[in-house]
Amino acid sequence: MSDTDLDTTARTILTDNDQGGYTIPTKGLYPYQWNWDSVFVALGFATFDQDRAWRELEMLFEGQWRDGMVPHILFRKDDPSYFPGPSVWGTDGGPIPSSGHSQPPVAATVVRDLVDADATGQSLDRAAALLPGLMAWHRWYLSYRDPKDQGVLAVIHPWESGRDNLPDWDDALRAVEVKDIEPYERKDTSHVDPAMRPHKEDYDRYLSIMAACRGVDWDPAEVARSCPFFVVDPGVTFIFLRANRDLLHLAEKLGKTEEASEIRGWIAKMEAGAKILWHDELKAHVALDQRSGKQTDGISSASFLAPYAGLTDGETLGALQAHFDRIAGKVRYLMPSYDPEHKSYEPLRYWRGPVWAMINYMIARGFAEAGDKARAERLRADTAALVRESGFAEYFSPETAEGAGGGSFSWTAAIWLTWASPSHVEQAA
Ligand code: 9WN
Repeated sequence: MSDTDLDTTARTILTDNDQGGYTIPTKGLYPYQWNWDSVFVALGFATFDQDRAWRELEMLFEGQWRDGMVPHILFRKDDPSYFPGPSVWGTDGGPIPSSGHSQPPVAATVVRDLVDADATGQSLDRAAALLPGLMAWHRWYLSYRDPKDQGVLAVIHPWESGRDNLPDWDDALRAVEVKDIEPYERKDTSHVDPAMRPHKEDYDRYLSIMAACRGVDWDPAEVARSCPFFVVDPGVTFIFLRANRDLLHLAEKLGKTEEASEIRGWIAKMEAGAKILWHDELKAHVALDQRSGKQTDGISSASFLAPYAGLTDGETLGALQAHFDRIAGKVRYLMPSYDPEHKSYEPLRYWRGPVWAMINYMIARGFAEAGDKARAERLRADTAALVRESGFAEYFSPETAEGAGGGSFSWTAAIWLTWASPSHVEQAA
């Protein structure tokens, strides 16, 4: 298929997955609105329909909880093809049935992107309408995912990280006692080869964490205190730090001085906090289990998001460039979700090795902003090559380019349109 045909296919995937203002990630496997999927999807829509891009974000925020949390899934209608559905979550925090935790907070960054891309200035009103919701969500993150006020954010469930079966969660997840779960039937493995999905032992614990949180009625302070899983995630932390910089830009542009000064405080705290995640021997930022106090021992694709978060000091950047080149010598396509030299790496199993288009996009953006255009371009070229080879898959083997997981995938299509496609590069030039 030519690149122009891929552009057309990508637009068709977005419009086919559109449910009337919000977009599902892919049919069958994921039939609801997911948080960070929708945000990347907005970038894709913005390449051909600005109004529809804003609608995606607005519909996501319609599901915001009273305490400020923006859930990871909004169950706008019941669909038996996905497990666990709304009755298993048992939440009551917001106006739309939803899951009980959040997902990486990319939204403020994309709101800023949409404003910056609109030369008419008309988008500012829509950004202004979203600002209070964004502020509330960011405050929620700081209150309930950083209860010790350290400037780093934890996740209370692997799903909250968006990188579900990452090896970084293995030890913390094994420590979760399997209890209070009913017999259940997974649906994901009927849509996708089980070898590309998490194991049953993982799902048993995913459900046990949900049961524990249901037991405290998803009260966020109580969840932070007692959830059996509470692991600081460099991915969520870096995405949040970046989002705060973009939120600050928006607040300043909108003349919101109080909000701006509040956000400046968050940024300063998080810049200092990120140092906690630095692993002296690995020379990268890694996860930290707050329950056991242990740092993890591997480099994930999120380690490469430090520049995206604005952490571009010489030591960090130099170390990441060296890791980048080392990993490039091990696999054909960058960036694998986990270090291919780590014992837990698996090239086709979900977040244990495969390449994800939207992660490449964020890493590349950070490297480009740090002045490393060559490595940013390598990531773009690899992402384009994967799509040309295997289409709009959910994720890809870093070794063979094999497409894995779901097909006709919304965020892969969106990232193609907004960044990886040569037609985008031509427009941007
Ligand atoms: C659970 C929708 C989501 C993504 C996540 C990805 C996967 C869900 C699942 O799919 O997670 O949230 O059921 O496996 O890991 O990042 O948002 O595309």
